[in-house]
Amino acid sequence: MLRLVLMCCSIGLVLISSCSKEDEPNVENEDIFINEIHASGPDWIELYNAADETKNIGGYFIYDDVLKKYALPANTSIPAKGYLVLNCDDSGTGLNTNFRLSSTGETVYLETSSGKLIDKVTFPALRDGQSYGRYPDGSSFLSVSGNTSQGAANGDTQAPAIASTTRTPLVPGLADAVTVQVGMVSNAGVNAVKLFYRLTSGTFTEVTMTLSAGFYNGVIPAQGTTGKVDYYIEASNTSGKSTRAPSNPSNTYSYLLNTDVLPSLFINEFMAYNTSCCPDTDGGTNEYDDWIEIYNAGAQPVNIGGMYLSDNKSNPFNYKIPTDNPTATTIPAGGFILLWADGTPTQGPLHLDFALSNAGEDIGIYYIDGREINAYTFGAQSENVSWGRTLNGGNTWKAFATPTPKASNN
Ligand SMILES: [Ca+2]
Ligand SMILES: [Ca+2]
Ligand SMILES: [Ca+2]
Ligand SMILES: [Ca+2]
Repeated sequence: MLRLVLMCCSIGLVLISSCSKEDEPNVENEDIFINEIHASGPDWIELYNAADETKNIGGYFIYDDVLKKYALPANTSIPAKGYLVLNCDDSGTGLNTNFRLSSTGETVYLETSSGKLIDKVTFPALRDGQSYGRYPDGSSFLSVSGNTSQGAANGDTQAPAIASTTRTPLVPGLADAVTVQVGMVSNAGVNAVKLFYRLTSGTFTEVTMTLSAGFYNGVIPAQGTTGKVDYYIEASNTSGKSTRAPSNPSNTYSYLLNTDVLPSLFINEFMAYNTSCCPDTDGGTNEYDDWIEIYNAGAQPVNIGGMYLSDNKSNPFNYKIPTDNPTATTIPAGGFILLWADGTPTQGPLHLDFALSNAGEDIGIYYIDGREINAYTFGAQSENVSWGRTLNGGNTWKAFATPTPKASNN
């Protein structure tokens, strides 16, 4: 939309005419509709042919950016009252479009081969397993559904859609009851929201969640023992349709109840503003990335595979260290490990999916169950100067003009 307006404004300057949103062409619906959209996970768009005969839509344009219209292959056909699914994977070949869809929402357009705009759908933020579509097919009634019907009828009614799930506390202990709270996209027509939980591969117990202040709440009682608690949510509406979170029926949410003594690890030194110190060479060239040094003050080696690093104290589960390379992820007793905070986990098991702000933020390492091992909040940082404990594992922090990544702090 922004580009459309900018374009029309630049044309407008030449024509000395006014420019407004109304300069965007009107949609003149014909028989082909953008019928259903999935934008989180594999992105796709389902088209629907409302006509009583097969339509040739070869050369039709689908796009989310007016400067990058994607033309459907010649002689692409869509049967009477039938569907055609376009995979939006950025590959730009055949029925695979040259763009992806934003899970936070955007607008997609459909034009005939002669450039006539015949449909336009602005969809909202969508979670995995949710779609935005027309109920019934080809109608003007669009809504978020908690399930999808790729290449098949949307039906007359959408499934209820779950907007959010939270648990409190986020990192429960053995003696903690856990409150699970569910927000629905809309509470209208919701029949029941249920919580199912189990301890360590046992059978699931069902809890009917109660509506309070707009949210559905259910409680998983304190388990009093170690293990792994799995849980999922099921919501149904008065039309008998239901949805699940997580959307994939083989997945659950889970938390670990664990009594291991936490290892003696410290965030020992870090650099949040690296422009010429200590290059990361794992990508094949010198990259001056942020880094974090961790010190193992214990008498035993510690494998941090399966533990978490985070730059946000309220989200201990931010990034899980891979478990498949224990040689790389084990810190010797009294030794150090260096993690690159470069937002590029593909460069190896010691690369995190976040960087550090040189204006200051949190750094923490958390155990496999989310318990805090060590966390630190820092302020504004200077270029190529590290900030670390003196001595290793000590309580006093200072700036190091000569950083010592993966070596003792002097
Ligand atoms: Ca469908
Ligand atoms: Ca940085
Ligand atoms: Ca890097
Ligand atoms: Ca050091």
